[in-house]
Amino acid sequence: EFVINLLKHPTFLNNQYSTKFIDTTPELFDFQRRRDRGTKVLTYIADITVNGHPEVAGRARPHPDLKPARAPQVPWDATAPDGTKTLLDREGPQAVADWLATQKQVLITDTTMRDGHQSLLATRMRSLDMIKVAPAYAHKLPQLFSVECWGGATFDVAYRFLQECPWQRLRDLRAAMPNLMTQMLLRGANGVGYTNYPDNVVQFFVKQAAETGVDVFRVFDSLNWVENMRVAMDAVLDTGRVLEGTICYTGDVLDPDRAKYDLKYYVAMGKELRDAGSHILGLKDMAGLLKPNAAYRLIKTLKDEVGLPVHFHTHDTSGAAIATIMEASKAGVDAVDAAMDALSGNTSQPTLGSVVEALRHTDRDTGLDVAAIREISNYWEAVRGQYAAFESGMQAPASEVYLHEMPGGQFTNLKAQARSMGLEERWHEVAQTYADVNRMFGDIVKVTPSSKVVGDMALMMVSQGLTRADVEDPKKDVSFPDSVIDMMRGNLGQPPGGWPKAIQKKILKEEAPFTDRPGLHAAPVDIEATRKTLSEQLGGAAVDDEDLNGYLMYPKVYTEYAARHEMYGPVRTLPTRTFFYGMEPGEEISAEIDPGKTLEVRLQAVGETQDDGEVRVFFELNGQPRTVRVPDRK
Ligand code: BTN
Ligand code: 3PY
Ligand code: ZN
Repeated sequence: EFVINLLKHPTFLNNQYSTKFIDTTPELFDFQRRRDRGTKVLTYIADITVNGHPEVAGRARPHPDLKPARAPQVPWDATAPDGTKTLLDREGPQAVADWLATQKQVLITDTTMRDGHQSLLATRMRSLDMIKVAPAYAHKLPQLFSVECWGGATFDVAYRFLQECPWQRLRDLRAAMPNLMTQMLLRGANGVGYTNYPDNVVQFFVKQAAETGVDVFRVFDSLNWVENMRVAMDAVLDTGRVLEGTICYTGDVLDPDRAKYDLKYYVAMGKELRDAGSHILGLKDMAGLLKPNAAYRLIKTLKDEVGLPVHFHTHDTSGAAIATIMEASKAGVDAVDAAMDALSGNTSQPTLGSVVEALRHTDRDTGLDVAAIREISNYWEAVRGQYAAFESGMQAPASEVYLHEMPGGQFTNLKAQARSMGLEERWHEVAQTYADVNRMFGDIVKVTPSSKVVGDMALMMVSQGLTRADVEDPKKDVSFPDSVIDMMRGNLGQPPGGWPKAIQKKILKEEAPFTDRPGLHAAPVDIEATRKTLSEQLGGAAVDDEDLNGYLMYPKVYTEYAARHEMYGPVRTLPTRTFFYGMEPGEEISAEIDPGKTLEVRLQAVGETQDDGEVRVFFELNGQPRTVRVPDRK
């Protein structure tokens, strides 16, 4: 029987254990380290069984009849057919780009493991659910261009909410799909965060991402400022992997009233990205605003005038994305993104199986096997059912997206934020205000992190009953969100034409903004000194480059993750249902904590709460009785 003093520590009970707490209480770390991993995992299961997981409290539960998710079988003794990764390893990134440009078929990137769940399930998909199906991708869909499975919001959500290491996810996926290129989304100088990082942090991160397993880097900037992308792009070129320098699409290229973002603008940016060394030109329509006829014009022009192969990414928020893809295909697009059927549509990517069917028996046939797609999608359908707690409740696609222009990855998030502020009934007002803020800020590209700033401002205005005219009124005092002040200061870079002077002055008051690259204002981080500090904070534990990169992007999120990891061990190996809901008495599960080392766990019973506020939870672990005590925090 184990008495777990960390659990009883008052700071920990309140979930406020922080960097400082770990810093000042290193003996707790030593204590945790001595416990074996089996005990740690049992502690987690006991805690969730008794207290529930805070992330799913009060949310919809998975359907009781939900079938277990079974990944399609692949022959255990066969190697996967050659794919794009084979070509990249043999001949390098330029050969991949040249090959892409000469293919007749539309190449497909599957986004299910990154943008698909980021846009439908608040990024909450766990690694295990991805890793199980990855061999089926390798064996059954070797014609894919790439599998987008890393970056964007998945990095911090893994540490923050899923109690798992994003690097380990990448390493495992890379190993399970040795023939396919993996792809990540990188926010330029904002890395996989929401703010600008020093140049050497971005460089260190890119190097590690390539080493652990990223093949294609889609690099963008949240204001389309190429100047702010160069450090990240150069770092990608140094790795020998594929650089997809990316244009973010906004507005309406056919609308003469939105002349700021016209064909000339996009062509000029495409040429800048080409000249900066991009192997492929990414066209990222993060909100799903590119309409079919506009897509034809834009993609044809980019292909003709920039000369790079074009990889198109969109969202189906409007319901019109497949029509757009068909026009893109006619215009000669080289590759497009889609999500597996069960995780597609609405704010996610268009439906992969339907894209494949729509192009079948044409000269741009994708060559993908529709039976394999259905089989894999059936797996994802069962997986999705486990995440009922994170469904947004979006009922239908809507043309309102052309008004607000919110990115698919932000839409459901902002809606949930509005709900938590009691503004659910006023959602359409939030949408209109988001559009007003965009105009007030000069009509900008809205994508992480600039989209978050616009969202912060819109929520503030709706909750305080302020209109655009109120905010712009020089005589009216307005207190602006920090993120807005920071953006106006120049910390996310410069939009085309700069920030509107009057509103910028009102927001910054006497402070002078800067207009050069934010990276020039950020001193390089001393990487080795940081490693040492972190190691001391973690009670002397060794800190490798992956951990250090996690810490450099997200210091507090990382150290809190590390503290929970000492406490709970490799919970990433638990089935998803157990992770979120704990176990029922009599239930048995297994968790493979190392290749070949499996914990067989049976929950026998949950005791009564004792006078000291603790509950004893009785297990069998690999046939041996084990008791764990956890506090009753309910
Ligand atoms: C979170 O930080 O909210 C999510 C990560 C898991 C937190 C663990 S779950 C068991 C224990 N109980 C809590 O309330 N937090 C930790
Ligand atoms: C992200 O940056 O996470 C995005 O998905 C932007 O579209
Ligand atoms: Zn997207």
